[in-house]
This record gives sequence, structure tokens and C-alpha cells, in this order.
Amino acid sequence: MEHAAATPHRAGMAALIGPPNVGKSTLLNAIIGEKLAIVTPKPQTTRTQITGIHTVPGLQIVFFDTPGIHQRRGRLNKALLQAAWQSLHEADVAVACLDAAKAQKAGSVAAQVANIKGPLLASGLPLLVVLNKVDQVKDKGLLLPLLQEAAELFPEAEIIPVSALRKDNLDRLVARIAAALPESEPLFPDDQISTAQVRFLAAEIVREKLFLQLRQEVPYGVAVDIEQWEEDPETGFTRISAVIYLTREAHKGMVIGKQGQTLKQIGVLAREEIQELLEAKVHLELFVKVKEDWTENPAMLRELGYQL
Ligand SMILES: Nc1nc2c(ncn2[C@@H]2O[C@H](COP(=O)(O)OP(=O)(O)OP(=O)(O)O)[C@@H](O)[C@H]2O)c(=O)[nH]1
Ligand SMILES: [Mg+2]
Repeated sequence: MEHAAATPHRAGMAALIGPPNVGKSTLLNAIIGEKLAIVTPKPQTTRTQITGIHTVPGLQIVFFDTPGIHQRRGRLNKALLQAAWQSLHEADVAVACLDAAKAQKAGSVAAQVANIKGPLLASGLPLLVVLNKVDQVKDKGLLLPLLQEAAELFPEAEIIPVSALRKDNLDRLVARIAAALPESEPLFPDDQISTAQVRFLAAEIVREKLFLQLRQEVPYGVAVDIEQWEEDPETGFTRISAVIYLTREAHKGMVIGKQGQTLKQIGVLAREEIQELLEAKVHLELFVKVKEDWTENPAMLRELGYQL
């Protein structure tokens, strides 16, 4: 600690930007060491900016996890893109995240950078390029051409191969981000790991369990809204009621399942995780409602916390 005064304190924001499903949320959770962002194998899991604050002596990095950049239509999709680009706008450093395994199969990273390269370069921010999921590339020799291609596409950027899942090479990534941040005092208290509210995190946990249970086409039309949150000081229980919104009547059966088994399972898994989050006993009630147009309805989108 005596040496701390010699090196200036650095602090700032780093935005994780990339296509859906490349592992941005997994990376955020791995660096922070807590599950802040939900993770599923389905694309477009993350829907808002989620902050994760990494504080060590001399350094504070405020990470922004963001929705994957895609080209799909619709108001909800537009809100997701807006959240991602807004994060880039607020950041001091951009971290482009790519999927090495997918790139290796395609023989190129080009398709993954198509939608992000222009805005990243235009931002003028210091840029790092992360090639994630290297654990899935068995023959490491196959990584070289991808690293080279990425270096040609982003000549100013350092390319960093990592595995968020195995926590490989994350120290190097953190060190490079740190080097690109401005000298600054910490922006948040050193014990704060996020700006997210527990209510939001609880709703996200329910959404994660839903995504994991449901078939590919359903999740886009799923939203979770916490309607009631009451702590009973006598029993120590937190009573939470959440509404699961769906866009189609036909999806209701899939969410509820035979004799309510699917919904029950979702409730059990979500409650366990919310209990861990709150370190309190939780009573969780889930309701399912069909609101056909919620993904296109501005008032409803705002009510659910999306910024339009
Ligand atoms: N093998 C492997 N799988 C990974 C790694 N990182 C993430 N994954 C998996 O990739 C899938 C997507 O991970 P997410 O973290 O949700 O990806 P994301 O980029 O946040 O996705 P969106 O929020 O939809 O944009 C999940 O099944 C993760 O377990 C990794 O380093 N190695
Ligand atoms: Mg995500």
C-alpha cells in the first residue's frame, strides 16, 4: 500500500459491445466474480445496460454489459440497440467481444464485426478486441489466422483471446483496459459491485429460467415485471409477485406446461437463486399474462423499464 501513491489511480467505464451470444454477460460476471447479468445459450438474452464495478487498489473499472448488436426489427429490438450504443457513448474504453469458436467454424471474424466495426471506429474510443470462447477451439493453431484477421480489421486495437467460462486471460484484459482509462478517483464506493436494483435482478433471474426452459421462438416475447415486493419483518420472508408477459396465447401452454409443471419448475429455480441474492427466505408467486403487442407498445415498453 505504501507504493500506491506513486502510481495514479485510474477509473472509468468500459463498454462490452458485440453480437448476441458471444459471451459478454459471462465475461462481466467472470470479472466481477458475481452473477449480475443473466446468461443463456439463446441470443438477445441481455436487454439493458448492466453495470458491473471492478475495484482493486489503484483501479476501478465500471463495466457496461450490453444487449447484442443485431439487425432485427421491432420496437423492443430498437430499444435493445439503443441501450448498447448509448453504453458505447458513455464509455471511456470500448471492448469489442467476438466468439472465437464461431469465427473458427466460419473461417473468419468478418461476419461478427460487420454491424459493429463502423460505430466502434467512429466512437474514437480506445479499443480492445476480445476473442472469447477460445476453450472451444481445440487446435490453438487455428486461432492465429483469426487473431491476424482481427488485427487487420482493427489496426489500432490489441486483440486478446480469452475464455470467460474458464476465466482464462482475464487478468490481461483487465490490465489493458486499466491502461486505457483516465486518471481519476474512484467513481463508486469500493464495496459497490453494481448499480442494478435487487428488484431488477430478481426479475432477470425469472426471465433467465424462462429462457432456459423455452423453445427458441418464444423468448423474444417474454418479459417479467415485479408487481409486489414485501418484506415481512416478523417471518423474515420476502414476498414477491411477478407477472410473466407473453405475446401469444399459444405460448401460454408452453410456459405453464402440463399440470403447471413447467411454471412450477421455473418458480422453484428462480426462488432458489433470488434467495441467494437477497440472503433471505423468499415466497415467489408467478402469474402469466398475454399482452400481444407489448414488444411494440411504447407505453408498455417504458413501463417495463426500456428506454425508447
Ligand atoms: N465454451 C464457452 N462458452 C461460453 C463462454 N462465454 C460464454 N459462453 C456461453 O455462451 C452462451 C452465451 O453467453 P452470454 O454471456 O449470455 O452471451 P451474451 O454475449 O451476453 O449474449 P446476449 O446477451 O444475448 O447478447 C452461454 O451459453 C454461455 O455459457 C466461453 O468462454 N466458453
Ligand atoms: Mg448478455
